[in-house]
Amino acid sequence: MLYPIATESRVVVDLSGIWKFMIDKEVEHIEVSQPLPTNEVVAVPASFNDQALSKEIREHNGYIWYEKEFKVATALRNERLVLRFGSATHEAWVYLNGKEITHHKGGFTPFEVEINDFLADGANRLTVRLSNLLDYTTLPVGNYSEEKDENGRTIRKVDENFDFFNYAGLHRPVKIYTTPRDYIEDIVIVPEVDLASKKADVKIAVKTAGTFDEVRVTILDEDGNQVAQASGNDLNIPIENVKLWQPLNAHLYTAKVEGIKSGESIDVYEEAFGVRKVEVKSGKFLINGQHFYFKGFGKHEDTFVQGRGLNEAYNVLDINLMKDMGANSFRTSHYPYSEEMMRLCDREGIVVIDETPAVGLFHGFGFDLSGKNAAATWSELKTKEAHEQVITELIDRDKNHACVVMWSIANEPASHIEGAYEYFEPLFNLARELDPQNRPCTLVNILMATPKEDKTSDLVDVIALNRYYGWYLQNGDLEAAEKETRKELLEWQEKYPDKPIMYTEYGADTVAGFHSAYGEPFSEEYQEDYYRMNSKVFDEIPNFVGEQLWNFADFQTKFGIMRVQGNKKGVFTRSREPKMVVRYLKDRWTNIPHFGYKK
Ligand code: GCB
Repeated sequence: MLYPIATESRVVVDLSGIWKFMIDKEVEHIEVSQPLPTNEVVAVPASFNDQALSKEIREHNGYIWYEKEFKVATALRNERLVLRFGSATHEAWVYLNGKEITHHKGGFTPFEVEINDFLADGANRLTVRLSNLLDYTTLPVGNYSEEKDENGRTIRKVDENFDFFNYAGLHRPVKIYTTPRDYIEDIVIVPEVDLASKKADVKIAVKTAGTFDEVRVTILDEDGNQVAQASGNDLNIPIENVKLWQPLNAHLYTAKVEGIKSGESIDVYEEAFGVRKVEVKSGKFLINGQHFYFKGFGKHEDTFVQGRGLNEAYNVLDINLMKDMGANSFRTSHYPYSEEMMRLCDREGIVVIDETPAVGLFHGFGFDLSGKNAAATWSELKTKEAHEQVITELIDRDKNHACVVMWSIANEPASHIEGAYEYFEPLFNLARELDPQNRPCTLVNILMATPKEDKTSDLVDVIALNRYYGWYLQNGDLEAAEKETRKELLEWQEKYPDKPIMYTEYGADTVAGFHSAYGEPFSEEYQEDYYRMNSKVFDEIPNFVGEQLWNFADFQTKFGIMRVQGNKKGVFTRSREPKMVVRYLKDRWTNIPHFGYKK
């Protein structure tokens, strides 16, 4: 699905701003042909939860209503008009002037609908009913329950089966964009590069709707110079002396696609792309033929007030903080991030592991880590359909991004439980079939899924581990933790000598400003000692190709006795002040080259 941009033939109207808002208490029927009976307002894009200063709103589980009035300029009325949501969390029913025009389930991917037939002259009323409910059929997975109160009202409850606050709302921009009636619908770009001769063959497939005499593709370099031009819907365009997209040194080409009729350019779209080669070979992860070493983070889309809503200033700041530390990558834990962030990473050369919202695939996940209910996971959870949908939508959205080097099919499923292989095999097949660029695929492994217990490692291209030796296990005893870390990593190395191994999470909760002469857990000293211990072991393991720590910044979670105002494993606070450990990590990472660290 193409991102909405303004071009010579397209106009974008942003509906961000202040919308009318109300939570649905389910006591009276809401009549969508009428304006919402509320005077409350909410800002879009953002989560609604932290805007209202109301516990009832913040912790509401169920349905939520949004409404916005807009007008469409007469000059645009003969164009094809498309209403597009960057995301709506987690399920949306959309009404225009009282008529349902679309519905979408899944809170982290875009969807759109043509609105010409539903527009009124003058003011239009856009009403959106959202649900933030999660259960055993959704991704993420929620523990859902409901009961009636004394007045017969349904009280719904979602206990997150994961460790982040269930923020919801219109998290990403809502836009109307125009296209001509004959238009460019999709573009698939697959750059194949011969590194020795510096020659690329860029396969470009253009899907159009309506009729054109010609589809013309012009490749421009970063300075806007024409590099190549060809006509057709299925092209293979050679580029000589190609400039590669490299981590932190991104070169982006632009494919300018024109739909032409009677010699006139009717529709124009511009898609940026990078030329780079990603491979997994002999226990190494290669970008452009060189052994890449991942340095970076698991993150969240999580900021004060906006919650999980798009916050572009924070996105820019976060990438600058990463670059300053010598980091080169992050994982979109635990859901697809905004398209704006993906475009920024393309531009900045940040390497991304792109994750689906498949988190919580662990029956009865709790903070006690006993995993005692996990055995029922693959019989109790009914997420297959949602999982196929999110893989399809994610790959469709992100297929052309140079920054994406690997898909993460899930975070910490109960992959040590019988049934996991059977659940995941078709999903890995699906991802591999759908991705035109054939990127590696992984699944992020939970600590119980040791080399002996895990059922899914044969499916993954990279062994991606979340490990907490020294935190959830051997807390406060880094000597014992070091032994366990080494022991397990050596076991993986021995069992899968051809697969690269990386940590996609490791961390220790740390209260900013808490110091301890004894390096006690929760102190800034302990966090630093913990990372030093891990680094030492990583450097001993030949196939260890990357360290993405948990977490970039402190973030909001569900309530629980293990969380004080959220998860404190950030190396930055939620407002991005560095904890002490950042100096150590910066020193380590600026001394580790992006390439060739592990020979
Ligand atoms: C994990 C999860 C992550 C949690 C983290 C923690 O393994 O993947 O969502 O936040 O542990 O801090 O417990």
